[in-house]
Amino acid sequence: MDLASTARQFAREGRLVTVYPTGNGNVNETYIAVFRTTYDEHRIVLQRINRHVFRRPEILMENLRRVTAHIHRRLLEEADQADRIWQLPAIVPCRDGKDWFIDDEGNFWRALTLIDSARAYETAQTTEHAYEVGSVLGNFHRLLSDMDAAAITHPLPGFHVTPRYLEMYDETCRTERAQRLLENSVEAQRLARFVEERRDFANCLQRALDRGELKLRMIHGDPKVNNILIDEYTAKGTAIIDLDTVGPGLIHYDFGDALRSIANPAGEEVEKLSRVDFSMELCEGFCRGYIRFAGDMLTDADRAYFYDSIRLLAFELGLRFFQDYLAGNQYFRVRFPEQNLNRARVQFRMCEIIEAREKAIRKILADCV
Ligand code: GN1
Ligand code: MG
Repeated sequence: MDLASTARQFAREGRLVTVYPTGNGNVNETYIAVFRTTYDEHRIVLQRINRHVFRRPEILMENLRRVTAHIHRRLLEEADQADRIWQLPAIVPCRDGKDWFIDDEGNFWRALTLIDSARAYETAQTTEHAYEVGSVLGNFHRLLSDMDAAAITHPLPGFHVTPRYLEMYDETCRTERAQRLLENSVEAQRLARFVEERRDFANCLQRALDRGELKLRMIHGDPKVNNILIDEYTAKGTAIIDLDTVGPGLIHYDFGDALRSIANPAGEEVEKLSRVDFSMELCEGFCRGYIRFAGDMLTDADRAYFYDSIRLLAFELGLRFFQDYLAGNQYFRVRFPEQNLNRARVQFRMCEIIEAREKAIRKILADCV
């Protein structure tokens, strides 16, 4: 089925004018569909969910329904006191009233409202930008803090459970393909050693959860810089998008993931390792924004694990990219075969810098959060 016919399944007024690709997601495919009437225009975000990654997309949609209903209600209640219009995309149902559409090839499609006059950046622009990214994530955590995480099923079981990625990695390493890739690349061997040196560390958040020091809450799961929208007129953060990985987890997964992303000014795809950095200014800006909104919900134990979470999430994402490279690029979309290897190198370099600056990062955390 073609894109235009798919877009027409969703309930929007007017005639479909065009559908064009947008975004840089590593997993799903995203388009914008434009509908026009005689007097105005409607744009919606149309997405094809990657069924190889999301085996049960109905769970993802069920969570999206509940989370957006919860947040929209809270935002409306607080609207008069807020210093900005916080936004969150809503589901655009199909003409038959369902929340998704399955085409004749079995593809799973859904549509969302487009947040206009706000944009996402691939990398941090300024310290103020980092502050806004922190504010948006902090406010998101705060808004979800009264939702019962135990009542929600995660669409990707084991997501951000680092020891599980290590198991997958070990399994992959035993395959012929991985062996061959490792034998032929000194760089891949270096990354494999990098992983070995951090095996014990990989369990740190999981251990804290098992011991009851940390608890599961509702989290975003993927709060990287390009999932946070900045209002073009006020320069304030207004929305967080890409809610497909929302579910029960540790807020540390989000905190670490957001920082490994916002504090790396060169971005995830840079090829020269010397350009990778963990900016202390951006880190501080982010933390100040985060604490402004999420400060009241944090415990001392939460604070105690923030440094580890930054180091761990950079390591984990590097491990996920590296495992996927060794497995033949089955999970993350690539434009060239070495792309996941390169992405892994960048995250591991970040991890190294975070380790080297541990003292200074802990100081920022102690001062801000
Ligand atoms: C994937 O598809 P995208 O770009 O929103 C991944 C995240 C990674 C991110 C790294 C479901 O997100 O966990 O942090 O790539 N999403 C999933 O760019 O695995
Ligand atoms: Mg995502």
